[in-house]
Amino acid sequence: MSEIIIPENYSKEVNQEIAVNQIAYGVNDKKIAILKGDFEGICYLCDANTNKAVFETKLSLNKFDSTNLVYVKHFDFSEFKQTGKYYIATEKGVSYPFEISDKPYEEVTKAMIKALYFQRCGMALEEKYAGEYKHGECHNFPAFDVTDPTRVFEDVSGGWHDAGDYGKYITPANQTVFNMMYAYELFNKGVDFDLNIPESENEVPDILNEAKYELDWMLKMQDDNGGVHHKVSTSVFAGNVMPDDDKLENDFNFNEKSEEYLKQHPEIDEEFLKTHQVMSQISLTATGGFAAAMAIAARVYKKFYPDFANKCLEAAKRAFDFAYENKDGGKKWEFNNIYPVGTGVYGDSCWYDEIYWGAAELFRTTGDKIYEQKFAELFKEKFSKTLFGAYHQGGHGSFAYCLCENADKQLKAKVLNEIIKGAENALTIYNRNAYLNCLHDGVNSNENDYYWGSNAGLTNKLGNMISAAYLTKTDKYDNAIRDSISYIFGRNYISQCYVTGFGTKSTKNPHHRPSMFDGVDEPVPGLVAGGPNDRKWERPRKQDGVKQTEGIDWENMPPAGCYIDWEWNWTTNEITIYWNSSCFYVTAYLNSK
Ligand code: 9MR
Ligand code: ZN
Repeated sequence: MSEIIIPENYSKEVNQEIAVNQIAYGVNDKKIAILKGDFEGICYLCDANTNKAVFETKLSLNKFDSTNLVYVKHFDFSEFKQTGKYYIATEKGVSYPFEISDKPYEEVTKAMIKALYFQRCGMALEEKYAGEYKHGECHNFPAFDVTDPTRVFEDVSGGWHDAGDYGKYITPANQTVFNMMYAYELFNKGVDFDLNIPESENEVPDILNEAKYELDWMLKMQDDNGGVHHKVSTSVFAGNVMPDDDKLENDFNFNEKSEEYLKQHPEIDEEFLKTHQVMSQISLTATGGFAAAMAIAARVYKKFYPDFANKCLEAAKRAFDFAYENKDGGKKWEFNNIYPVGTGVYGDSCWYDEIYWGAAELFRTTGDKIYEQKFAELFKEKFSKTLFGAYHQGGHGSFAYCLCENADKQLKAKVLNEIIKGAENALTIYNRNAYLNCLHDGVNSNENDYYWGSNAGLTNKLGNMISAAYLTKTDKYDNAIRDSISYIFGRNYISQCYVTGFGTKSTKNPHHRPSMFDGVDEPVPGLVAGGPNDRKWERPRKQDGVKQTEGIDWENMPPAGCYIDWEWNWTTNEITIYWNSSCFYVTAYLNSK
């Protein structure tokens, strides 16, 4: 083959309008770069070590991106099938570098799972496992019951900090452990890594070792009646501190309201409030999803820890019974913060989906038809049977039911139909999206998909697609899944890779207290940022520090551009356990192919 010569006048400057997956493309996969604006002529794929062009081709015709109202062109180098490190050269500059690899998602998957270890609460993170991100143990304080402060839960330790804050919430936990245990059950090859965590030496796969750290804490959140407390946290969000410096005395606002509160509760005093966390009330959302999560745990841990598995099964049944009995109890079950709690709400006005999911998992684990009956009954209720996530968990339930070998054929066909409808819908969005992902542009609907946590909105849709792919044994969704992951990894309107520690222009300043206050330059690696958020009422606020928002024309910013890599913008740049798990669930699937 004769040498390909790049014209002399081609610029060597990085041009961010050339968007690539900054981590890696699979060697045999579809490989496309997306160029925004008026690029012309021939583009080259160049070897990053030799700076020699290895492939050339013309750009596609203009494609209209209806989300951001711009024209883009595609540079398709799928034909080129050699592993290595590359970049794209054009007349108007070069792209960030990326790899072509036969294992494109492995390292990042591993890091995204390991990120949960870095969220561990209650134990010290030792240097051996955490390196420079080590810190001492944290938050091992008892908690009082918000509805009755004389009732104290002595041990609510363990689990992961939910996000950039240090609260521990059950509903997002339910999704996170679901993603982990399903990844293990269905795509084991895709998550079979040594994570270098304290339990790595045992016989249990590390993905399950890590999930168990959360499950052990979750069990402490169940009350004697089977109901599960929605969350445990300090009274208000922690200040600017590392986890081990979060001392309770600073997490309570002593003011007129607290004086009033103390008057109402003569049994307790200021000292008590300075030494206790708060256990929020039971919610049906938390309880239904907990039943599901524990029923899965009963299945997957059976061969490693039979006693633990039994305990999980008992907990699942008790939670399910409580949720089922109270499911029609109305408004009183809708979760809202009760004073003195002011941390993350994770409210949800519909809990049928969580209970539906609980019924499906219990049926899958036990084979007991009683759960199938209840599942069938709940299937008739009005809620989405396809969505994955921390708020909407009907999709988890539908998937679980369709995986049951002894499921009723007719009902299964109906449930499967819902799953496929969801996947086809996402595929339609993908097929008309010039940036090649499943995020809705908002045309012909009320709102676009660029809301708080949009990156997880996307990976949750992929979760639905994966269910459809798995159940119908098709690879028809795989391009949409891979291309959407490329969006998360940098092939987007602002060339932003949303995973810390990966890619070139990656998230450096997540709203994540440990990353902000540990004195280490680089953020904790493997964290997935929430992503662009187009909702006007959630724009960064002047009072939080206007300096960092200067230069961004928010009024005219198109949806996929509404992101800033600034640590105080939690509406675009926070991280959470369930956004991480939703993403590595997808890469686990891709790894297993
Ligand atoms: O992800 C949540 C988002 O949908 C809500 O609009 C927002 C405000 O209630 O809260 C987000 O969840 C946060 C939670 O309340 C506390 N931990 C961090 C979560 C992610 O930002
Ligand atoms: Zn902690």
